[in-house]
Amino acid sequence: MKLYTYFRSSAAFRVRIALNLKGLTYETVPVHLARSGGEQHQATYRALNPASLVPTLDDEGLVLTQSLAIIEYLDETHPQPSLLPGSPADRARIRAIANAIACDIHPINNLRVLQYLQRELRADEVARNAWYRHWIEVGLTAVEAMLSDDVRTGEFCHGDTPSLADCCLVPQVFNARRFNCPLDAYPNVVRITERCEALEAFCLASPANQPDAE
Ligand SMILES: N[C@@H](CCC(=O)N[C@@H](CS)C(=O)NCC(=O)O)C(=O)O
Repeated sequence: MKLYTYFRSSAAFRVRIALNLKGLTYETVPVHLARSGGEQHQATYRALNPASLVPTLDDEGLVLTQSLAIIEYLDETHPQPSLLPGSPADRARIRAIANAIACDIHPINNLRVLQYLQRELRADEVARNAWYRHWIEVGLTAVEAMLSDDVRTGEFCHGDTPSLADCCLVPQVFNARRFNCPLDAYPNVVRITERCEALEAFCLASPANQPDAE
C-alpha cells in the first residue's frame, strides 16, 4: 500500500494510526501542502484525489480517498483489531464521535479555509487564530460532553480498546495544542489522548515521526 500523506495533516494522521493499529506496512508518499503552491493542487495528484486533499491510499492500484472511508475500508479488509467493534448502537456512537471531529471541527479549520480567510477576506493572524480556537472550543466542548455523559467511555473513547473515534481524536488534539488552544475544560479528551499516545501505533503515526517531518 502507498499512503499519500503530509506529516502535519491530521486527516492523514488518522489513517496512519489505523494502519499501525492493524499492523499494516505501507510506503509513504509525501505531498507537501505548502511547497510549490501546494503539491496537492498539481495535476498528477488531483488525478488521484479530485478534492486536492490528503490522504489518498493506493492499495495495489485501488485508489481510495477520504480518511474515514479509508479507515472503514481497512477495517473491513483487515478486521482485527476492530476499529468499529460492538453492536450497531456501539458503532453509531463511535462514528458520531469521529464525525463530531472529522465533519464538525476539522473542515472549518483546514489549510484552504485559513488561506481563504487570509487571502480573500484579509483576516490577519490574530483574527485567523481566533477563528481557529473558537471552532476548536465549540467542537471539543461537544466531544467532551459525548465522552463524559456516557458509561460506554472507557480507557478510550468507546470502551477499553482504540477505535475509529480515537483515530480522529488524537490528531485533532495535536492541532489544538499546535495552536495553543486551552484544553483544561476537556478532561476526558486529554486523558484519552494521553492514553492513546502511550501506544506505539499512535506514537509512530505522529507528525514528528514521519519521514517528511520538518
Ligand atoms: N475529509 C477529508 C479531509 C482531508 C483534508 O482536509 N486534508 C487536509 C490536510 S489535514 C488537506 O489536504 N489540506 C490541503 C488544503 O487545504 O489545501 C478527509 O478526511 O480525508
